[in-house]
Amino acid sequence: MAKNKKAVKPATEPTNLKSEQLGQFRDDAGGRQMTTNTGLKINDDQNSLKAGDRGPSLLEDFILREKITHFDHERIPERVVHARGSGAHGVFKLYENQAAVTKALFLNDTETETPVFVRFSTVAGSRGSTDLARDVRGFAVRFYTQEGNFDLVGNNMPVFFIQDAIKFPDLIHAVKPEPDNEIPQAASAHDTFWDFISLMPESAHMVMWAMSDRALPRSYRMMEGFGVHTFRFVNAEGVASFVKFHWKPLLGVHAVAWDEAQNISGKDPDFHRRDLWDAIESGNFPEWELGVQIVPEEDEFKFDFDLLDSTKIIPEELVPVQRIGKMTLNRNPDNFFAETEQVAFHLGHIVPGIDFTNDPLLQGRLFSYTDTQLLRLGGPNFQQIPINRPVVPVHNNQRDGFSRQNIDAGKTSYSPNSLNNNSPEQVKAEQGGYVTFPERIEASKIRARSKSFRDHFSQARLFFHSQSDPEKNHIVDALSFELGKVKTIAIRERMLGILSLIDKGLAAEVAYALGLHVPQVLETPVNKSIPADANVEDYEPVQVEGPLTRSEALSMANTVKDSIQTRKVAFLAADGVNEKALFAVKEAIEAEGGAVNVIAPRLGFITSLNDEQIQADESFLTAASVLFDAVYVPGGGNSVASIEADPDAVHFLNEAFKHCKAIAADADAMQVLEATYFSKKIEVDEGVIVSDDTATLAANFIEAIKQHRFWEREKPRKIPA
Ligand code: HDE
Repeated sequence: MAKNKKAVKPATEPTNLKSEQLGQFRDDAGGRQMTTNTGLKINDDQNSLKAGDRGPSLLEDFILREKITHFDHERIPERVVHARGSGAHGVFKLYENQAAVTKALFLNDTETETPVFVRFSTVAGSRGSTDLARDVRGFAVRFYTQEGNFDLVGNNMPVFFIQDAIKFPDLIHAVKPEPDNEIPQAASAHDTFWDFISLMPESAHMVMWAMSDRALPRSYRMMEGFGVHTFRFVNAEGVASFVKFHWKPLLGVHAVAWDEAQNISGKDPDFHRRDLWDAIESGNFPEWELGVQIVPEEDEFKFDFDLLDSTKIIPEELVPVQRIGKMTLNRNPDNFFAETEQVAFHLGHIVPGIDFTNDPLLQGRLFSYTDTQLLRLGGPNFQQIPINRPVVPVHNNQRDGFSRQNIDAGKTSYSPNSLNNNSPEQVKAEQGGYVTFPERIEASKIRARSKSFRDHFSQARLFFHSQSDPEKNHIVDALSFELGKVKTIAIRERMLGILSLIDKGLAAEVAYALGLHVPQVLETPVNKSIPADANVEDYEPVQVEGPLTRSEALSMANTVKDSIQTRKVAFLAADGVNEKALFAVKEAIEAEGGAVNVIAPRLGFITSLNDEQIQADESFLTAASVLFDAVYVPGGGNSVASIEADPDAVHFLNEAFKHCKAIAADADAMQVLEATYFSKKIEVDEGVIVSDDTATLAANFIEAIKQHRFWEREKPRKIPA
């Protein structure tokens, strides 16, 4: 190992097999001498070699050439989808042995912690786009197991827009910026997306999710994850069952408001990235439980939907989610490019005990992920990049290619061979050799879609009907916004037709916002998406009445609301603030795991009522209410007067109210609230707490922050701010 490399991270950081392995590649230049890439010590890195101090630069300058050449080649292609993302390291620990359903070792062993690397992402935007786009979020988890890497490459929504991978390039071309002018960035609110969607009724269910608040997570730490497809578990006896994977965040599932999301995109486009980074840096390690829904192989046809259809969930009421282990993210990457950018996920990275199904979306993905890495990471050796290396030995007869890292010793790189004792050897199943589940297939080769994939609306309806009233309103608003940005009236009308097949009331509300009527005679959208020789009737969607009218798990209103861990609370204060109240409420919030920022008219220190110096963390210029979960105005005559007179402070409160956040004020700070537009609504709003008793105020405020948002406040639905 080179001398200037640290073997492992400092002792305070969590270590495991993966972090130790990565440690061998970590380079830290602190206190080191500067060299060229060949190790030559550099004397002058600031002046190029010239013919005289005012003369031209010389081609001979190998130091200049090396530095500039490397710089010129720094960029690699961004991911064609999920380009914008953030990663973190962590561990997975199993609660109970799952040997009854899978022989995967990491799901059989409750003692070992399996290292993981996770990458969260948006889908449509470029690498530098905002975190707060209305979009699906990628939720890709790599387990570095003792049997090789297992990648669970999922999303924060459990279904997908299309049923067959062959449509993926069309879907992505439609959602990406339009090709003539490359507008809009990281947004689905434009003609080509809705043109495609309105011709693709199978997307109805996913559209409901994408137009819901799930598309606007408060934090990566507060969203669910889903494997989407049905996978297979196989146990040691060779018995298979179907499995759906879930990630359940311990902090609950929470969203921001759309108006807020748009503001955050301007104030802090790195909002989710920063939140994840800061949480881990401050020791507030994000946690999710891994859940599985297991369906025995013989129950494959028990449902009124097809398990192979990725536009369907298995409602939790039909098959409960068993929580089998916990993932904790506990270490930020050292280097974004080396780790987060170069990590190459692939749902084909599996281990014995886990297998695929014939879901046509899954099958196509099996091809795409390796293919895309070949381009993105420049050749077939991307598995040797440190973040991609498994923690177990790798031996085969693959050789050479761009940037090969291994030095493969010996004469043989073929099999069978006699010169190297026929090694590397194949491995028997009982010793861990991977054997594909021998699913029986008897079929004709055809391009077709199964008739069991024709119900597009029943689960879209189930999702919509399972939402709380505010959530339903948000879906109506999102569709009205998105279709409002669509310029072609025929596309809007076609979408209204699709919506009316989900729910007539929903279609009518969106139609009202668009100033249109729901079309009475529906154009048959499938016309354009069926094989040239097919009968339209064979592809017409069928209407199915599922066994459920509601599913509690689908509404974020039913999520856990029992903690204020890591919630950010803004305290608005100025000279003369009552420091007793300020410190008492701060202490109470911090004791429950919340974080407090003092925001003042300017940076530096404010002088309190009793002459204490309190540091301002932010000023009204640098902070904004959209970056916080709740706001508190402590009392103190002069402070209250300054805040009341400061339009930025009043705007801060107005906006916090508009976004349905908890607000608290000492009774003697009431005049600040009176300067807001919502002063008349305070008495009826449980989320606004005013008290002259600091302990009561703190306790009620904390309870209010736990609720996340008071969405009911949006009635009537227009609030100025
Ligand atoms: Fe992906 N997807 N995808 N996808 N996907 C990629 O692979 C693809 C789909 C998902 O953080 C690409 O490495 C096809 C569903 C995530 O690095 C690419 C189809 C789900 C990530 C690709 C799908 C996903 C990707 C681009 C239709 C949820 C980011 C860069 C069959 C279950 C991984 C890359 C990361 C990335 C192809 C549909 C999740 C092009 C063909 C469904 C989380 O290979």
